[in-house]
Amino acid sequence: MAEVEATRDGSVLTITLNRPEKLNAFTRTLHEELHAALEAARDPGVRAVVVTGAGRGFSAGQDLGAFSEGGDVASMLRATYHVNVMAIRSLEKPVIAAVNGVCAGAGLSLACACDIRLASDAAFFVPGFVGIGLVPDSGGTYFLQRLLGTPRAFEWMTSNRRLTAAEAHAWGLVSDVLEADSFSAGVAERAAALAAGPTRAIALTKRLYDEAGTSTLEEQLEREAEAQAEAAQTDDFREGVAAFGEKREARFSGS
Ligand code: LHQ
Repeated sequence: MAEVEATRDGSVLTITLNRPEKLNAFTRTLHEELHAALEAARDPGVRAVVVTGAGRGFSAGQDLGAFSEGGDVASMLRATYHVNVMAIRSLEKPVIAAVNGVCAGAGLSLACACDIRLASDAAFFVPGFVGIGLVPDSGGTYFLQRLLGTPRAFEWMTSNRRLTAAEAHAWGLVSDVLEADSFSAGVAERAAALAAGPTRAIALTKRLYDEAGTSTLEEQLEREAEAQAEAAQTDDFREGVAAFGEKREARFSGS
């Protein structure tokens, strides 16, 4: 059985981490299959991506059985987690982490690397790393500092406290909490809405927010001007303005 499954529904690609018996903990095979799925997501016909987990977990992070085999940890991180985190950030379309259940360690980092996090009310969040004497990796310091601010991120990541979905929402870690019973349907609805959006403008917005973290105001104003010039050349801009004038819903093509 594949450790990652990718299914297409119209222009939405859903990538499911699929080791439910181990709460979708990462193995090298899972990393490789996740990478292949993220490559497939580059197909221009895909306009939104969902990453989720099979069973009661999103991901419990590194498979600790595989890790105990030892080896060069830094090289392993570079060859596996880093590649997939960068693949998500460089994907020119929105990526939703649909956090269906427990989310820990590098699974938490992966969720934070996505553009949007939706949580099931059955989900909970555990730092994990400090529990086994490690530091947050796979973007766990980078993204959590931006999402939560340094004081809260540091306190949480060093406490190893289990956070409920409601607490994660109150902290701004997740955008929304949906009922477990209708989670898949709720996520599919959000993903379809994003996939029906002006995909080029959404991709440019993603890039601008990534750049904003390290830009001066002057640099960022210039980047926005350049991105806007690009967005203004798209069919979707023309369609958006036409739809506004005709008082109808825009039908964006993603081009
Ligand atoms: C697992 C795992 C798991 C294997 C549950 N591995 N089997 C680190 C090292 C080096 C380089 C790369 O980067 C990293 C990054 C990291 O991600 S470090 C952090 C690794 N993750 C953790 O430390 C979390 C470990 N897991 C837990 O603390 C708990 O399982 C959580 C809080 C996630 C869930 O607790 P429960 O809901 O009570 O579930 P459970 O503990 O009963 O787990 C269910 C099964 O999944 C169980 O297997 P079993 O055969 O006994 O039913 C666990 O052994 C297995 N599992 N996490 N990371």
